[in-house]
Amino acid sequence: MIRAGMLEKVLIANRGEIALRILRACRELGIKTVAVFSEQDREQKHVLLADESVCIGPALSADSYLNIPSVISAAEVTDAVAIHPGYGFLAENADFAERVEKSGFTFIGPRAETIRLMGSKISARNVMRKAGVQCVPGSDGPLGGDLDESVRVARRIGYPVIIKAAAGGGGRGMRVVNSEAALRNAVAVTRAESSAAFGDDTIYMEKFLERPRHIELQILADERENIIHLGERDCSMQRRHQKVLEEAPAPGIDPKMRRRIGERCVDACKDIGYRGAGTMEFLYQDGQFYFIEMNTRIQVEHPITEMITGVDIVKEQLRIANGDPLSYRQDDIQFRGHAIECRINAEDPDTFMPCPGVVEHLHQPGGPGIRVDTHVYDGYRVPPHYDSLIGKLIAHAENRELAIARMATALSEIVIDGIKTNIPLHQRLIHDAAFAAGGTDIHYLENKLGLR
Ligand code: MV4
Repeated sequence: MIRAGMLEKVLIANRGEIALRILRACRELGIKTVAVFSEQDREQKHVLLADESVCIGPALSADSYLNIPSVISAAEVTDAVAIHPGYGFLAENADFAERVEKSGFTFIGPRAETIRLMGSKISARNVMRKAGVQCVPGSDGPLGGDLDESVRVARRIGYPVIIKAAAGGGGRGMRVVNSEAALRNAVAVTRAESSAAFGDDTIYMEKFLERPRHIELQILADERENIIHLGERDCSMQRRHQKVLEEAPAPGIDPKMRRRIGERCVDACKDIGYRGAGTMEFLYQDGQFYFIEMNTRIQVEHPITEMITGVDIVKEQLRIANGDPLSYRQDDIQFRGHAIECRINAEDPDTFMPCPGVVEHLHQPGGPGIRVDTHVYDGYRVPPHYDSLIGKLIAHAENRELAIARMATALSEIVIDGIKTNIPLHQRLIHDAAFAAGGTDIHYLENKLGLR
């Protein structure tokens, strides 16, 4: 049903598959859409399908998708009422969220203060710790200029430790330290790098976990105090901090554990007045979850959670932004089967270098339980200016074994002519014995690739 009073017109401040995903959710809710695009992106599928579209600048992201005044002007000239930032670009920029709201538009996401709070990994840790979520043992605050103090913290938690930039995240600005002898230099170098990369030299320390898995929990919170979780995703299969394949649920997590960590996280999000979709990232090792970061956006891998819960997360984001209640209570959420996502990148399968070019022909796989989220069509030109994700192949089935089999079939059907992709990598992975066993750690893929 289309409610009267649903957001009238939404500006989609993104490109590629996620822009198309947001457009489709808007369509289902009867919301008009505005696409914004760089000069490079006139022929993007969502631009051609949107009710209106506005060019916001040249190809370079800094001059278009990251240009806050251009995006806000586009909302003004089209009379949009709300802005969906998608992921990447301005999605976790608290200043952007603030300026969107101050300009009289609805930001489809958490409050600007929440984005800012989570932007500092130290404050995110502290707020979660105080709300009863277990974190990796660490400095519980910034490392000061007094090196002796850092030495004491490291002795307390035990080596190896990891020094991280408070403004970092996603793997940037980190350094592992194995001994007291190496600590002094590591603190200085990480601080300098953080200052150069983020304009912020705040750093902190954690115990370094050597063989963790990356498991994250999906949260949805409306403005009427209904907060729910949609279970977890295992995103351990990664290379250089780029996720390659994700699955839900995480292998080997029993329903009791899922309920326990889910309830903890929901309570914590209540404590901090969270609003919107969010993801709490954990390192999981020796049966324990340790919170590390919270992402305040829709994530690339959200479809696997949608497949096992039946919840349309993007539509819920739009409902929340409109001040409506979530469509579900926690008790309504049932986990059904298993889902796997393969990220399809335009890249050389051997060197991992981006490989832009023209997709001469695309044949999409299909059949029961197969979903393809892509903006690519025959003749589409992959530009060199943005990330190399050209689509997501998602397989859902009653159990993990069948989901793997479905993904293997889909990977054998898919045809992408004209450009190099990482499909050969996915074909190796989907037939890998350790992957089949489940529960591989964050180092597994890089080790496997190193042993070729
Ligand atoms: C860690 C860690 C081990 N111990 N923190 C990398 C990305 C950022 N989100 C946090 N990261 C890590 N933090 C402690 N205390 C190992 C990593 C890490 C990692 C985490 C998730 C997925 C892939 C990773 C690859 C290398 C290192």
